[in-house]
Amino acid sequence: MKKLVVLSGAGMSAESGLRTFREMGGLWEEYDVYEVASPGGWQKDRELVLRFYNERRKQLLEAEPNAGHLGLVELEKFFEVWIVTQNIDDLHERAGSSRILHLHGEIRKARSTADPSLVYDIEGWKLEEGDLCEKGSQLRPHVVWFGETLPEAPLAAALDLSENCDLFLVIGTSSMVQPAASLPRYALRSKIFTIEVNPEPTQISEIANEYIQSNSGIALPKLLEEMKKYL
Ligand code: BJW
Repeated sequence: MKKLVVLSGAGMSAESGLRTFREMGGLWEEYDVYEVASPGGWQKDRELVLRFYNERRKQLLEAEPNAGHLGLVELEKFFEVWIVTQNIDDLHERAGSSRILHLHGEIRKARSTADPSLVYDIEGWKLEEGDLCEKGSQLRPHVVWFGETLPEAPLAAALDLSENCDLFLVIGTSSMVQPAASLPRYALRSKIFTIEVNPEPTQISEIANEYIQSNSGIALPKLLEEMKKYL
């Protein structure tokens, strides 16, 4: 089976009701990114950071995968699909995708501030001051903040997949955050046919082989219908 790599961003989950970051009405309009998504912010005000992620976790528990997520599951009939996601939600998992790499962590998990190898599932939506790991240290959200390095294994796999696949899809990301933003460029440099789906043009739109100016919940089911003709 041919290999399809999908790089997804916040726009992928927008039609499930989860807010993106950099658009009008996005999260960074309401919150200062460095206050809630950086190690400095965590040191300065842990309560604020925990509250920011608790609210988002609560919203996620009420959200459902959308037609875009489900379309990617269906694409597994045609391709070996690898999802490389910047999203910390679990909507790709809940939709039923088989191969998912999280570059920026997972909001439904917590990890020890003393030993990053200690990672725990969060029951419900609250992670609070005083929630401790087995070594007695405070737990923090298992996500990647600005200035922190991405988890090694998924990043290495994503880099390799981006240069060694048959088709590359970029969906719902502004392509402004590194190193994820470079993955489509690696694919293009390796002469891999690259398609971008996004209602707003990005720096990738001009260089992609095809740019579909649309919401993912509309574009992906359409793409699937096209492919079914060749089943
Ligand atoms: C739809 C839609 C619909 C809407 N359908 N689409 C090289 C140069 C310059 C700087 C750097 C560099 N290398 C590293 C850096 C520093 C930094 C960085 O990139 N800064 C830039 C902002 C300049 N990167 C880092 O710090 C990373 N770490 C790292 O590289 O470590 C090594 C290192 C450190 C320091 C220096 C050098 C090297 C870590 C990045 C961590 C990102 N963390 C966040 C928050 C944590 C997780 C969370 O809370 O959720 O991750 S930031 C936020 O942005 C979040 C996202 O995953 C990420 C990407 O956002 P995304 O998904 O693109 O969302 P938006 O909102 O930007 O775009 C949404 C898009 O959807 C839009 O285009 C819409 O049009 C579209 N859309 N509806 C389809 N229905």
